[in-house]
Amino acid sequence: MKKYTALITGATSGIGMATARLFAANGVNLVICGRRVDRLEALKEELSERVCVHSLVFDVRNKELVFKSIGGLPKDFSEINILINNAGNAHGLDPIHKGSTDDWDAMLDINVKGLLYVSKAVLPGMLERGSGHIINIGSTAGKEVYPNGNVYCASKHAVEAINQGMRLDLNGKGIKVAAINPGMVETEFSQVRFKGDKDRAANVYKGFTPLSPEDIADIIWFAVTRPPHVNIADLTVMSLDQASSTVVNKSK
Ligand code: NDP
Ligand code: 8X3
Repeated sequence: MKKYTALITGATSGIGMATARLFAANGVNLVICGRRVDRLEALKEELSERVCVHSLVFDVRNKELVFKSIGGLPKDFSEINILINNAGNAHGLDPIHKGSTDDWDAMLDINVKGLLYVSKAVLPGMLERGSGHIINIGSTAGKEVYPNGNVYCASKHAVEAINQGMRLDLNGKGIKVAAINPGMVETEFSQVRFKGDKDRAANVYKGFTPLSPEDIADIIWFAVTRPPHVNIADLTVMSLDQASSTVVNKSK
């Protein structure tokens, strides 16, 4: 593979971190992003043994900081060939009449608007070069709605629509657009959803074998290493034990 640079949002944990590690193992230079500086710096130190790594600390909700950070990348990192729009989380799991408006704001602002801001900051360079690859991390929650998942599912349905919209609008401009839609992956996702309740979070993955963040990183790597004329438009992946958001074989 030619020396590429990938910008990964949400690289401090889970799917983003596993993807950063796999990309580094394959010689891809990295711009790793997140809010937790200590984790970003530790990852940068770990991966710098193999590739060039730059870290950007920003909350994807902070529009000004997103544009300033990405627009101000040093020359060696400013040509982003691959964008992994991964930052995001669920906040809460409540019926619609009991949901917290702060949780709704967080999910829509991070999962939807944050993804848009980062994409808008990265796209001009890709358009100028007539090449690039955007991977949007959607979810099975963007394909179906499950009880109490209301606003998280809405945010991931929005990612599904944005993914389609990007592919339509960027057609003919040399930029690949892909959605990777995982089912249940054991990361810090449920700890965030349940506001640090580790027991409740661990319970989500009990009794079956969930996907691992490394499983998703593998699939992202597969998508970005297809021949130039091949674009994985939309890929949904679930654990063998999961058939839908609500049907999971928990007999183990
Ligand atoms: P984790 O909680 O392990 O990781 C989430 C990442 O997103 C962290 O690196 C976090 O970094 C970053 N992030 C969250 N909020 C913000 C913010 N406001 N600004 C910047 N970065 C932010 O979860 P996952 O790895 O599981 O989630 C990654 C993506 O995968 C999300 O989009 C999620 O919706 C999606 N997904 C997850 C599934 C699962 O079952 N785990 C299934 C399907 C999709 P920091 O806190 O340092 O900012
Ligand atoms: C995360 C998977 O099933 O918790 O997108 O919505 S799920």
